[in-house]
Amino acid sequence: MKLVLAIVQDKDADALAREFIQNNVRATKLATSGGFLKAGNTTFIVGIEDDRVNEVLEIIKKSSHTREQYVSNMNMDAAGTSMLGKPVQVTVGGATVFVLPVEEFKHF
Ligand code: 2BA
Repeated sequence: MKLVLAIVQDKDADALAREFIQNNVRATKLATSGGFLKAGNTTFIVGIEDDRVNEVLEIIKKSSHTREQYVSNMNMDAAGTSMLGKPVQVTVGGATVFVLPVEEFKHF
């Protein structure tokens, strides 16, 4: 068994959750936030048999889209006052995915 951790954008989360249900993939959805943008994103936890990992990865890939976002840097002037810097464009997503081995799985 493997544990798939998939971080996706909030905008893709509902469609991905629906795909998991339609394909009989059990998942847990967590409200998370990115350390860089400090904006909300969604992390799915999926426990899945080894022979279905690729199927799960394909579902995630299909439902997760790349988007451009802007982040404003805070700059300090000589007096130490913070000023809003020029917004920087970053490409977010589609999905950041980790696949981990599961030592044991219990469902009581
Ligand atoms: P955030 O940390 O909010 O990052 C959002 C996007 O900002 C990233 O998109 C990337 O394009 C950019 N970014 C992040 N850190 C950066 C940095 N130090 N310098 C320049 N640009 C940076 P993604 O790579 O698609 O990541 C989307 C979200 O996935 C991240 O949101 C974070 O929540 C998660 N994530 C990405 N890589 C991760 C990792 N290695 N470990 C844990 N979480 C990760």
